[in-house]
Amino acid sequence: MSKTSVLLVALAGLSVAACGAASETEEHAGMEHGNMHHAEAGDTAALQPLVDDGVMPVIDVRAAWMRPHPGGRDVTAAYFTIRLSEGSVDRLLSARIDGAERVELHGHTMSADGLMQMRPIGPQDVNNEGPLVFTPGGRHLMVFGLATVVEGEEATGTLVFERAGEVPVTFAVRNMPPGMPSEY
Ligand SMILES: [Cu+2]
Repeated sequence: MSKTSVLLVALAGLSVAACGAASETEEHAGMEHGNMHHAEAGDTAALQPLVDDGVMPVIDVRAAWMRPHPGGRDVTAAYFTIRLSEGSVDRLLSARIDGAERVELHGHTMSADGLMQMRPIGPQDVNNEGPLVFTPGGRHLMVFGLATVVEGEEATGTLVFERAGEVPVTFAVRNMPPGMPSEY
């Protein structure tokens, strides 16, 4: 085997390993945009409206952060944790990031051949049973067409809920989640 082909094999192994964990930004490079929009529309159409129980939710968004753009790319991922006030229910419909062309809610699913794949997910219900967590390797915001952000900056945006409406969020741009002592 030549030196070049050994290197290519090593790189292929790396990118597969990255899919399940930290690299939504890397993984996205191989995705087909046309199919993504199809999946999103289908998910949204099937939803029933939330029952209005008279309790307006108070949304608590913590640990909002965004990865710096990988070199040469205009796509990155953002994360947060949402909790609701006692006794309330709501649904995260969509998100916006100021200055971005488009933001999608993404999740990971296991494909038939055992690879983790990202795909757009529909609105996400949230209640008091536990926080709604967007985290590397799980649900995340995919941010398209935002001017490059680097570690230490901030990005502002809006989470849109079915009942609580628009909730402003500030994302800290950093390489790892807030409160994590080391790279995971
Ligand atoms: Cu994604």
